[in-house]
Amino acid sequence: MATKTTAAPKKAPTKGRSTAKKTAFPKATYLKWYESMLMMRRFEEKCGHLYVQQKFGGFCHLYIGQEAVLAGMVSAMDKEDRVITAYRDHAHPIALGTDPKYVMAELYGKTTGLSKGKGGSMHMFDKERHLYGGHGIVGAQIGLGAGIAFADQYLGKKQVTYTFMGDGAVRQGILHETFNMAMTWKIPVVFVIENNNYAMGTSVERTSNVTNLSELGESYDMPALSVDGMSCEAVHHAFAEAAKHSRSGKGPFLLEMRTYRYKGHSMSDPQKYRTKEEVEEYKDRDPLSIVKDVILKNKWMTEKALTELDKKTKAEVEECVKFAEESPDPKPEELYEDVYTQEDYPYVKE
Ligand SMILES: Cc1ncc(C[n+]2csc(CCOP(=O)(O)OP(=O)(O)O)c2C)c(N)n1
Ligand SMILES: [Mg+2]
Repeated sequence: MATKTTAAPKKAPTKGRSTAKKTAFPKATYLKWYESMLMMRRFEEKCGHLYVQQKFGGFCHLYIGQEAVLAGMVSAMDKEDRVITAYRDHAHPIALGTDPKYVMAELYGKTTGLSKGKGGSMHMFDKERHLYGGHGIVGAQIGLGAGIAFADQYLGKKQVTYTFMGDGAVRQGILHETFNMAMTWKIPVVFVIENNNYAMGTSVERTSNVTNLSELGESYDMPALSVDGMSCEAVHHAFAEAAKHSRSGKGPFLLEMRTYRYKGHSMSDPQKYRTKEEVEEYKDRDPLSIVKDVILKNKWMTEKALTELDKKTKAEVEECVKFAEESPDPKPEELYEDVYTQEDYPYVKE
């Protein structure tokens, strides 16, 4: 099937916002998108500050700028669908409805954290919300995501697995093996490439001749879309189409989300690989500002009410920090808990 591209500007497109009052989605959807993205944004801004103050250690990869991808996915998905992603994963549980205080506690390595404090920034799991991590090995989750979807297919369930990866991860060999097997067996998996144009400091253009990443499915006949990942509307439509396809038994679908991260790759990144102007261009189409404009133009909320919402969100984030700081550290013997062992494993001999 041919690859289609929908409203997917390669470089930052024109400034200017919608003035139309007629909206593609109802009021409640825009309000939900805004609230959800605001929490992701304020939570991660706080994470950045806390990290610099050395309140928690390990890695810290911020998702700031990419929020529309998750907001649009959540409004389009079935609540029982599965999600798996890489290490830029603080926002995924928040978008899926996890109480952010458990995400903060995980960053602090506390027992109350999403992974009992044993995973940290890159390993957020929430079984209840079908979030299967949080993975630090670039590309590893591509095969795992297809495996989860295979299990659902095998058990006759109707769920779809959204398997996220970065533009850097698509250059791992596992992508091809997984695409081939998933297409052959018509596994219900939606592969989502979050193309923020950089893998650490290396741009997509420097990595490959193929820069339109939705084309990567072509040699497997996988249907694909390139999507404006800064637009909640475009993201929602794309996820809805992909999920419908996979859920109906037709097999995998590939989505390339063209998005952007405003912050560095992780916390120590001098960002010499891009210009300040490029970052500013993308900020001109910030998904939060766009949705906020729609809300204001339609008089669904006043500036004052939006300021109040921002204050409330920041206060909630402060509560998360308090919860994390007051939570206990894991006891040393916890090291031996939750470790998978298979006593009868036949291949290792003493
Ligand atoms: C197998 C493997 N190789 C290298 C690394 C080091 N590494 C960590 S992040 C990263 C870049 C990945 O970029 P991308 O997939 O575009 O994701 P983004 O950071 O943009 O979200 C690399 C090479 C790793 N973690 N795992
Ligand atoms: Mg990237």
